[in-house]
Amino acid sequence: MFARTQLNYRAVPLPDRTELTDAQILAAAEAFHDTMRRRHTVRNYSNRPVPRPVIETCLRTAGTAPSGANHQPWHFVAVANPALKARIRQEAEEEERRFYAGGAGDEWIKALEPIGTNAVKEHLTDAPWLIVVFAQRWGQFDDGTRYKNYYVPESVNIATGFLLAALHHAGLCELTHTPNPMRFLNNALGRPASEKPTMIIAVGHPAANATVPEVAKIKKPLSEIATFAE
Ligand code: IYR
Repeated sequence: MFARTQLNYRAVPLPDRTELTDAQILAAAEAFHDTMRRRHTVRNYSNRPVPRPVIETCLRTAGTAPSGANHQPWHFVAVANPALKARIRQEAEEEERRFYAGGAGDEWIKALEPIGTNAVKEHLTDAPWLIVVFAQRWGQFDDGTRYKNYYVPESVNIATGFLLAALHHAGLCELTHTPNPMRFLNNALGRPASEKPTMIIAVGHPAANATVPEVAKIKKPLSEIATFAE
């Protein structure tokens, strides 16, 4: 992606400036909160397809995220191929069976009880798209030499957050799934060992009978998640 010659510092005037009043800013903040508070992690998908351009655009949004030294140390694999989804499901469920059979430890299993999860992962075959997020520990210059990436988890997680917001904003549902371990995804998707899979995001439309766990809607109040020092 980078040519060494392009890596000199040059400033350009801030593009895309907005000049809103405080009232407009508050209204915009409230509207976005109202959108995001209607995001629910969904485990049951219908067979309604999602056109590829939607996924492409949401991935472009993810790609606008800030990153350490602007290295953009992420790669997303969008899987719609049914055979590949079936393989991912089979391998993920193998890991999950070990996890739920004791690998996770009692405390973790207890913590998941109110969420209602188990080793069966229908979403991996039912959702029209699985987006697998990979974190790149290093990158390559155009000439093939390597460069190190910085703040890789932070950068990739910000991009993943942008992606989830973009998908939700577009009217889709999604599920963040983290089979543990998930190295099998490198083989299944042909990604190099320098990349670490961090998450599978199932994307689609909710099934008619989709449910969410009641506890998932209990969010901590602002007073608990934030402190102000003015
Ligand atoms: N990876 C497992 C377990 C799991 C863990 C947490 I923490 C969750 O919030 C949900 C599930 C699974 O996907 O079932």
